[in-house]
Amino acid sequence: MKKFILIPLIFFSACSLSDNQSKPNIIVIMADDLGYGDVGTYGAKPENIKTPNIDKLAEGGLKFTSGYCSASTCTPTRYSFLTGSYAFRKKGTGIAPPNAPAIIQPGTETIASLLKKAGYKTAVIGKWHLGLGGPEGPDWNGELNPGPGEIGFDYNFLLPTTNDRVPQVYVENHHVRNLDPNDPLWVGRKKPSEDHPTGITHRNTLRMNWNDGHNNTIHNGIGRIGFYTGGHAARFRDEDLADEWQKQANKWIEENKDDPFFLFFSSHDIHVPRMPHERFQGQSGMSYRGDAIVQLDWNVGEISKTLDRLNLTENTLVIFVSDNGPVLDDGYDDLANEALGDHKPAGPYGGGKYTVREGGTRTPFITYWKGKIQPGVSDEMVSTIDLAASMAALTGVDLPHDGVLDSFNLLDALLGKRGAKGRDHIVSQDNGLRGNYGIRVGEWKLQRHDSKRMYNGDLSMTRWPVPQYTLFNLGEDIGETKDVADQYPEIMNRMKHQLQFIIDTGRSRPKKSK
Ligand code: NG6
Ligand code: CA
Repeated sequence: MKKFILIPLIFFSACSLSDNQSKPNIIVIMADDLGYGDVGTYGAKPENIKTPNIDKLAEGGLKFTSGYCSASTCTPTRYSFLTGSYAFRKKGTGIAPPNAPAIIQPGTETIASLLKKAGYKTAVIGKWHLGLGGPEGPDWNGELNPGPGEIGFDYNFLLPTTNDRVPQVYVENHHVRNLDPNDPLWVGRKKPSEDHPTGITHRNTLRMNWNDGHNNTIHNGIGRIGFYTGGHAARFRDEDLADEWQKQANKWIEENKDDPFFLFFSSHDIHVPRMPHERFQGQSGMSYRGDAIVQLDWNVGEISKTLDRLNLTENTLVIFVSDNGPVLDDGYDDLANEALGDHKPAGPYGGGKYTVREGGTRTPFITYWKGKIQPGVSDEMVSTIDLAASMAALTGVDLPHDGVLDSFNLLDALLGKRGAKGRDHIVSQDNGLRGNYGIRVGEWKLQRHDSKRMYNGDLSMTRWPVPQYTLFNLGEDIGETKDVADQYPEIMNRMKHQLQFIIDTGRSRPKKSK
């Protein structure tokens, strides 16, 4: 009996393999708050953290030394990664609060909708943080629509906001998973009742103390941003998130292995509260922040194993990136500073999360495609915002005229083709609409600070005054410590105008480009 079934199966899989050659599967693994120096291949020392699986991608693929995300916080990077347009062009793209409505409107072309046009099955698994639902915000007990499903994703399994923002539940497609209708979920900005326990009233019960914000509703012994009640059966344990992403990703890949697929694997690691699974606790030499990196590396290894097991490795392009640079103390006492030792989360760069210094957006960026990408290191400038146009080019889909406004087709550079060029400029932003910007052209880096609240400094979250414009020569001063604006007024002016032009023009991708 078995033989009769096996023969047609082999025949079909051979057919689909040849069909898929020009349409490889695409997996984008996006880490959260992972800095340039946080992985072995980018300079982390093994006595601090080991990341063998991420390192393996870099050794067998292309490791970018000028790979960027577009913002130094989560929501704007994710917005521009998906839409291919700078987040500073759109209101409401700063760090999204728990009850944020869907930020990307149905009908907006995204990397997922483009790949869907190319015949891909598409999914996002993990952190979303781009809002859910109509203008009123998410209807947690009803239909969470619009969401990823309305902008090109066939399937989604989500951490709706962040792990430190309420509620700690999974969303699967349009619904909170495992929600008991008799225990409705309420999410709000104000204490629901006088006796509602919070990180302030019940501070002595917490297993991780807060030091900035994070003192509203308590879940799993940890204070959060925002209040919620109900939905108890739906709540997760922080320790189980990485396992759940993996379980869902394995399942979805397996179910879709016969079609070309695009998976956005969006890990919550290493965002606060860093609470890795018990088996990873203590695995690095650097407290939970390091242990969360070990856990993230485990996810990367498991994804590779799944691809190997299903014989998909040679037909899958894996892209590993981060959503913003590193931060140490991000509001909880988790010993990230105390256990740091000589580890350098941003590598040689200055600043980190929330800043427009290089450390804010220059992050690990690796492309891996066995047999197609020659292993090596690339110094070309590439950004997560370019993945939309580049993946559209890879799969033969046209870009819309009025969308994907700032995404460049850098496919050849991403695949490491000889002589292929990356961007000639990189624009970065911190958070939201009217904030701070960075622009890099070659070795020159201009910082522009419009915001009154500016983090220009180290990883300590201290805010210091800076002039509106500062200029750095990265060739001599990789850490952006010496402002040379006075010495090079022409360069400073040119870059200032280039940035302003990009902002004012409303797009930076030429209208006729593919
Ligand atoms: C900040 C939070 C920080 C983190 C960040 C968003 C406080 C004091 N700080 O407001 O902990 O949640 O927002 O991070 O509340 S991101 O990576 O999702 O953009
Ligand atoms: Ca982040």
